Amino acid sequence: MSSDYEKTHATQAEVVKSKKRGHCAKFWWAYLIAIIVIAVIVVPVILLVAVPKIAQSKLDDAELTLDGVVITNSQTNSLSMSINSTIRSDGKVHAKIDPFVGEMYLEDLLPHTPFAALNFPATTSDKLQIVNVSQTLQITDLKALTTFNTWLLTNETLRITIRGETHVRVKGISRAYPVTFKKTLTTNGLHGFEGTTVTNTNVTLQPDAQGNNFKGTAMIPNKSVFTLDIGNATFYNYLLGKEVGTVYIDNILLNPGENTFPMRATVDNGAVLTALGSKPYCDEKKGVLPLVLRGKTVENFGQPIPYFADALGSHNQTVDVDIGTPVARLLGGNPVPCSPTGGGAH
Ligand SMILES: *[C@@H]1O[C@H](CO)[C@@H](O)[C@H](O)[C@H]1NC(C)=O
Ligand SMILES: *[C@@H]1O[C@H](CO)[C@@H](O)[C@H](O)[C@H]1NC(C)=O
Ligand SMILES: *[C@@H]1O[C@H](CO)[C@@H](O)[C@H](O)[C@H]1NC(C)=O
Ligand SMILES: *[C@@H]1O[C@H](CO)[C@@H](O)[C@H](O)[C@H]1NC(C)=O
Ligand SMILES: *[C@@H]1O[C@H](CO)[C@@H](O)[C@H](O)[C@H]1NC(C)=O
Ligand SMILES: *[C@@H]1O[C@H](CO)[C@@H](O)[C@H](O)[C@H]1NC(C)=O
Ligand SMILES: CC(=O)N[C@H]1CO[C@H](CO)[C@@H](O)[C@@H]1O
Repeated sequence: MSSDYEKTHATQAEVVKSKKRGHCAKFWWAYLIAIIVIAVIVVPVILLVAVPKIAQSKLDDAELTLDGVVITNSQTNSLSMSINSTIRSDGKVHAKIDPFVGEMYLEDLLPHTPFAALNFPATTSDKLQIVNVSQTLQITDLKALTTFNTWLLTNETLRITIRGETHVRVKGISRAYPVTFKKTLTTNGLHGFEGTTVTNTNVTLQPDAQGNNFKGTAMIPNKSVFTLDIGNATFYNYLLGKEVGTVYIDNILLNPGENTFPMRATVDNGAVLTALGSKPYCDEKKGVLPLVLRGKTVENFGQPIPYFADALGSHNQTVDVDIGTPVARLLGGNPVPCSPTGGGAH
């Protein structure tokens, strides 16, 4: 009885054991497939699809800001461009981004046409990355650069995109994954030099040795983070819809903030006197005339700079200038009276 019992038990145990062995033996291929699936499909999917996707999306989430851009050494066919920028990310993925060529274009102008290509250095995915780039750019697309400068000088804000193909290297994985670095940022433009003032005005009856009969101090505000080495600029000068002369400002280097330059001009004294004697300038406006300036030429150490000249030439900027006071000084302290026929000078 007892032996029967043991036998039965032994048999049961053996059955269980052999069942287990049978399961392993029968389904070994299933384990193999599982291992193969993990090795052949899951790992590569993670490595080839998931990691690059995460890397790309982390890169897309990172934010780029321009802290400063300096354009110097402006020449007809080249210029120097330096950029101080910051990339901010959540810093959760440890990765290195290879150096790349970043093409810059205006986001809101189609077709997207690069005006510059900058060599960006290798960066990491740290929370805060300071990226400074400095290089000489050969001007390959004058039209695109001129358009960019036009927008920079005239618009209140503009959107710039920096785009480049690069690779990301994730810590612990030897592969480098191709990713696209593409950042669009909004930056302040110079808004047509709005807020420019001309003070310390002086007028002479006879032109000086340079042919100028008007002098003043121009204050040009720069609301952008761009520093622009423009050079010697001349401007068309319009008064009440008519061209009345040329304005000269030398060595224009526009820093962010307020910039002050001496200015001189050759103006048609007759047209100025007529305007001063007309309403509302002879009474209400007290001799303050709306001078309109538009870029004419730009030269930097003898080289014409079309990408600034044409940008400055695209826009009329009105500046209210007190010409009544210096003219009154010439007239023994008496302001120009309203002429009997005055008032129709608009
Ligand atoms: C970048 O920062 C350095 C140090 O503050 C400064 O000297 C340089 O002019 C800056 N360059 C630009 C392009 O803003
Ligand atoms: C990079 O620019 C930042 C300002 O944005 C400045 O503090 C830093 O000194 C600059 N570094 C170099 C190497 O120019
Ligand atoms: C910027 O200014 C240009 C003309 O100077 C204009 O055509 C363009 O629409 C402006 N863009 C934006 C985004 O304001
Ligand atoms: C205006 O210019 C004349 C001639 O150059 C000069 O004599 C005079 O002092 C100037 N006046 C002022 C207020 O600058
Ligand atoms: C600037 O103003 C002048 C005079 O009123 C006008 O002839 C010219 O067409 C204007 N130019 C632009 C670009 O607005
Ligand atoms: C501007 O013109 C003056 C006088 O002709 C010259 O001495 C100076 O070098 C010029 N400046 C530039 C930046 O070209
Ligand atoms: C007068 C003026 O426009 N000032 C601005 C110049 O630009 C800086 C930044 O670059 C602004 O902070 C100023 O308000």
